Amino acid sequence: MGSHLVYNVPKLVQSKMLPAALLLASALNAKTAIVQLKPDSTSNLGATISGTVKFEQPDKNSLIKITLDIKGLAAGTTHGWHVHNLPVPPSQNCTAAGPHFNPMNKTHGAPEDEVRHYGDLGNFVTDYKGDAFVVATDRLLSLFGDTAVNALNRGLVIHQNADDLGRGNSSLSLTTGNAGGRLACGNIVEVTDSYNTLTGTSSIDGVTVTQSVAPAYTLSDAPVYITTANQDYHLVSGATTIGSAIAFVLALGGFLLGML
Ligand SMILES: [Cu+2]
Ligand SMILES: [Zn+2]
Repeated sequence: MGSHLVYNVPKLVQSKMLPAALLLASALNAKTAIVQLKPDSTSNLGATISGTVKFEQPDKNSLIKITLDIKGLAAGTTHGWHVHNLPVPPSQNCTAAGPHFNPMNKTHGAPEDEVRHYGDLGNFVTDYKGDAFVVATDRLLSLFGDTAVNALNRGLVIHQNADDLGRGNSSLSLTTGNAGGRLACGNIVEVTDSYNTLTGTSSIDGVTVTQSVAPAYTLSDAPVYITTANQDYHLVSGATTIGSAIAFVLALGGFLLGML
């Protein structure tokens, strides 16, 4: 390693390695949870539904990222979805998930409202095939903290109708958003990432959930940032070499012109 490179390293350590180390540290604390959505067993309303909801949170102070990937609904329809207070039992009776997850005893609202249930996730709309893919963040739901305020091991419910977000004329508006029947549901199960497969076992029904993830979506991509820092590091030496090469070519050109 040349002395000019040694001189360059501390600046790179300051600018790139510290953020990378912080990312790595937060990745070690990160929590991920998966919901395996299954049709409600007491009605035929959501019999064709399958899908997952993934929750990812780097640490207790970070916003949670929620990814819904659902198939088998009617095309072009709007559906309310919520985290409910109780887990879904092995019977897959979605009604048993109880009311919306509401540890602060507020009225029902939209995700962006100041006054809302923790579990209020608003609505999603299906595409022409009856599928939906939604990525959202939420400032109240968390995979960390006391069980009273923690979303883990609670039920997530997909509803038949649109959620009126607490703004409807229905008497149910401020409790359920009048979102209708429960089509499908599942439990929020903490998972760990092992070789890009998320795996966890529900404490409610003992069912193991697994989901393969593309490397780009894992929370443990901190090493990529470290590699980026190394590439920058090599770029510094590369730039020096290229600069020398250009200077040499110019000098050679000047010499050859001088010969004429
Ligand atoms: Cu609900
Ligand atoms: Zn609610």
